[in-house]
Amino acid sequence: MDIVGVLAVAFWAMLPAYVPNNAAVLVGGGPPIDGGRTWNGKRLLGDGKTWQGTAGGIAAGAALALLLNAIHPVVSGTVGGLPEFTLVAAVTLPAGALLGDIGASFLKRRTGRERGAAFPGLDQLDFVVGSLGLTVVFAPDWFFATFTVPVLVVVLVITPVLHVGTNFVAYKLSLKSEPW
Ligand code: CTP
Ligand code: K
Ligand code: MG
Repeated sequence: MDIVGVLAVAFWAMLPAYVPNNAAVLVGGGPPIDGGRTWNGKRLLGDGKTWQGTAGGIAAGAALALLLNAIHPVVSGTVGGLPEFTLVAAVTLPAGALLGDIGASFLKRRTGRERGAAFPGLDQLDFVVGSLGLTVVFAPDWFFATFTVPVLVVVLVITPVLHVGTNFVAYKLSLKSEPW
């Protein structure tokens, strides 16, 4: 597969993992997941991780995966080799992305960072590690058929770039209070 094909597969396969964090920003609110609990004087996760944002983010990512499956027959006439999402992958990609983000908030609070503080590196890759990790565990066959080594390399390179870009746009549109 040429580089354009690899880029297309990487982007297509990761779309359901890219959307949840942005959807959570839009629909987040209400009770925090940690219920306000603290550990060593710091919040367990903080007010930035809510049930509503998490549920909405997973729903948005899974819905997008099903939408991509629906348009797959049309698109695959132009770009071959694009994966179809299994039902399990349609859930683990967005759920893993938010799990990674939640894990990152846990680490941020343990290292004394307040809600919204940047943690360079972790901020850009937490959700990739989470979504790929949860998917390889629950949908290994789909994972290895889709994420060949070149596709994985491209995912690890383009994801931080896309993440920085979309968050900057969301910040400029006043949807997000920090540009990361
Ligand atoms: N959000 C949510 N639930 C999630 C993830 C995000 O409700 N599981 C919403 C919150 O309103 C959050 C916003 O999306 O404030 C931005 O997400 P993020 O940048 O991940 O959270 P922060 O507020 O920056 O908090 P943290 O420092 O813990 O990352
Ligand atoms: K985050
Ligand atoms: Mg933030």
